[in-house]
Amino acid sequence: MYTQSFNVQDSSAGLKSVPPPAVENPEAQARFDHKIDADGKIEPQDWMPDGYRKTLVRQISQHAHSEIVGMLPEGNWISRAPSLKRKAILIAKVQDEGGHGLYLYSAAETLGTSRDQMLEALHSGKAKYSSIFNYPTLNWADVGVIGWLVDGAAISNQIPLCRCSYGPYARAMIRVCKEESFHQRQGYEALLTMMGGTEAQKAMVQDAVNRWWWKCLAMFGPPDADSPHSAQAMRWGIKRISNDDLRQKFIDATVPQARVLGVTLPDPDLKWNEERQHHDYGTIDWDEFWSTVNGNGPCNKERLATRVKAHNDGQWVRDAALAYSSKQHNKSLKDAA
Ligand code: FAQ
Repeated sequence: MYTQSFNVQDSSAGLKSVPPPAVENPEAQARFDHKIDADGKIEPQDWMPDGYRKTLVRQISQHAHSEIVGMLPEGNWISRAPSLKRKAILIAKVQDEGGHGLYLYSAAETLGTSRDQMLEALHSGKAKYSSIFNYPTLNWADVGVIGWLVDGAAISNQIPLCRCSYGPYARAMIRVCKEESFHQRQGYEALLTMMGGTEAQKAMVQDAVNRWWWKCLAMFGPPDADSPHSAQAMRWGIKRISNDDLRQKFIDATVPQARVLGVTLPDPDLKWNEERQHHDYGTIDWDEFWSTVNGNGPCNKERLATRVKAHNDGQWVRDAALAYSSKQHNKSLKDAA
């Protein structure tokens, strides 16, 4: 449903203007600018402006945190999946999200920030992760809707990141998008099955769609005019498509999928605009979004507490891995002597 060719015309209309960056090293800066203008890749050993490095660490670490916190809402349903088949699929999906977090932490580490520093920022509540994971999964239809809409929104946002100017992030995204595509399809297929079931099952799907739709639209971030990072990130080739353009693409792709599924998207203003060749849609509740991003969503405290507990409970695994690696190291020194 979503492919690597998911590109739209790069558009920066409506974005905040970018002040010229302070030049720290004119020659290296010129080489960097030339590479960016030529659509080349910046690699870890290359010189890069401090702001570029900081923007990448911020975005990639937030993305990594989103993947591992994103394991929690669906993880709750592994023990309650309705069949062995659904359970096996869900275990694989949740495990994939953990793997995405690992690729992303590794990509961020190439910029000189350690995984311990990033995790400390997450666990102390300083770092952000996607707003979407602060809402509860109330029933099995929520698991299907997360696959269909949350993974669908995530793919829409991540496909352009496969062309990000920072090599390690772009390469991680190619693998992640392939797996997210499976995640999206399994969710949609689970919902199709429920929509072929009883009236109660159909009502569960519609209820889940009603609760998740607007939250998924907010996942793309604030409107372009209120997005402080977009203009510079687009000039650097980190983001390729603006928040609003991606949101629009996602809506246009999802409306026909909702029709096939037989559900109504909960927006009375959602309609095709012949002139724009896009769907018009209603107003997103940005106050609710910011309240959630700032820690006051329905599950923020629970998610963070569960994540910190999982990290602490896993200390023995990290200790054992370190002890094993130091034993191997000592053995190789002894063998070499
Ligand atoms: N939630 O100026 P912008 C997934 C913050 S992965 C929380 O527009 P930017 C897989 C933003 O950080 C989902 N905060 O910022 C999965 C910034 O705050 P800061 C995650 C948000 O970076 C599926 C401030 O607002 N995907 O779902 C959100 O240029 C199922 C101003 O915003 C990624 O991270 C939000 N929704 O654009 C896993 C993709 N939106 O740092 C499990 C990579 C904005 O100044 C189950 N990231 N903020 O304190 C991106 O593409 C970008 O970072 C955006 C935000 C588009 C998210």
